Amino acid sequence: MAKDKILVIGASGQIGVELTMALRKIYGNANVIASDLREQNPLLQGTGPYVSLDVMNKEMLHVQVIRQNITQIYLLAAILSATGEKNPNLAWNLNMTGLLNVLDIAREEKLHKVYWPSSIAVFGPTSPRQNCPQQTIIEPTTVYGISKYAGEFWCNYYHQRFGVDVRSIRYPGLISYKSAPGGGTTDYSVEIFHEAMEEKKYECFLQEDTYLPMMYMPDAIRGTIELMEAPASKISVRHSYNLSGMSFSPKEIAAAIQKHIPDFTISYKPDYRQHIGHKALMIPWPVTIGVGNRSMI
Ligand code: NAD
Ligand code: AKB
Repeated sequence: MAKDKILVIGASGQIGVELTMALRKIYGNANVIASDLREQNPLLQGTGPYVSLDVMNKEMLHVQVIRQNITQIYLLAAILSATGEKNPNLAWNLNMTGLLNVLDIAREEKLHKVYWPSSIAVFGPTSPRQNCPQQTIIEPTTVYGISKYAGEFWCNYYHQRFGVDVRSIRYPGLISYKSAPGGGTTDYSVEIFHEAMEEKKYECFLQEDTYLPMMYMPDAIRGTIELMEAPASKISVRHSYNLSGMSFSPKEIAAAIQKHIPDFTISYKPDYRQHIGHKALMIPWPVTIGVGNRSMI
């Protein structure tokens, strides 16, 4: 079989940069094409091909897939929870149309595999608070969570109806230091480290006791690649797999930082993102979403 050629859509974002670099190590630089609406992230410069691409433009996307002999797509372009609540129509439109464009092209061009991430944002206030199982009550109340849950059903539908090999993980909030997060409620957990290093203080947009599920980026990248490398016969969930990391509050992470930077201080000024958290987004209480280890299959 010819070597796989991968298109990463949304490669300039928080996950895209690290996932593109990890895929290039496995598949070779030339076989992993980074693409995004915005310019290439400087960390990717000189490491492989880049194309400017709008996932909403299905025709152009289709042309690129054919022209570049693409066999796999990783779709990372999306509007995240906080930005989504500011502009629900935009979030719904991008998150749904982008996914459907990719799934249609995957079906038409018989792509080998598609990856599309869901999120813990699918869970709402009625989901179990501890060790949330794979199959449970899921009633999201943010536009982002609703779009992710609907997307999970589209993935399952395209697999069942058209045989598209689409795979997905419900990521927790991801903590990384290489590329900045883009408009999520869990972003504070990245910002706090930068502010601690640069300013020795941080004003948090969530209350001190807001517990959210989180994961370190390398673990998420590893989980993603292991899922995508697994034989299709081993994939039993075609909606989206739970993947657990840890849960902590701003108060706890601040205390951990103070062990290394004793004069670091944190203050709290909850804004609309607290409302997202408390309304439903990601469960403002101690919780571990997921199966408890990385063996998802
Ligand atoms: P991000 O906002 O950092 O990156 C998304 C990228 O998509 C950006 O570079 C943006 O320019 C690009 N993009 C936006 N619209 C586009 C369009 N029309 N065409 C092409 N590119 C476009 O997001 P991220 O944190 O890297 O998230 C990637 C995916 O993972 C999303 O689906 C997100 O919902 C999901 N996810 C992320 C997290 C997290 O904590 N980062 C957690 C759960 C799920
Ligand atoms: C967000 O906060 O919106 C994302 C997510 C957990 O999906 N980081």
